[in-house]
Amino acid sequence: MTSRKSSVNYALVVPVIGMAALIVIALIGAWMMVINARQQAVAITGTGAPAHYRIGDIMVANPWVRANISGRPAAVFLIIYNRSDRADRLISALSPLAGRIEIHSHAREGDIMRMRRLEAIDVIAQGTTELRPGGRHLMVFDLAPTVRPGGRLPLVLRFERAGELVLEAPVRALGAPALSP
Ligand SMILES: [Cu+2]
Repeated sequence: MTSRKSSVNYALVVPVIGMAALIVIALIGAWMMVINARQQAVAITGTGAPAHYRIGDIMVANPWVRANISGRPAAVFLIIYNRSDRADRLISALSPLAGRIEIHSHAREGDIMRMRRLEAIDVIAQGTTELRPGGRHLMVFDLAPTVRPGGRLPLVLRFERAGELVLEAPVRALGAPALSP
């Protein structure tokens, strides 16, 4: 009698546990989808990310990308603060969504504004170095077509002393005013 009752219980308990496990898995899946959708919404609207990034004594503020017409390189502008008593240098930049990124100067030569490739940008000790429209910038070649105004571009900046800084820069349309985000 006892053993028979016990076997009936097992016959019920196993499928019930199975169903419960499936429901839990389904709920976790739904929750992950909600989180994903939220993150995508943040990426599209360009809100919710900090405008300051720090590695060691280096702080980078207000990075932004000026988009360009299709097939033309985009430009990145930002402000670098060095709180150290020693100078540093921005030596390279890269993005998983760009073919390559060069450091450029932009200066008048005679009657023409000309861009030139730089090996690095010096970041003076206890100083501020600004990359801004009309001046030095990071030139972004072969930008992924999914990166559009209103979105964000992930970037890695490599400093000689401070190391690598990972950040995200909001993308603005060509001709957008050069305001801080
Ligand atoms: Cu350039």
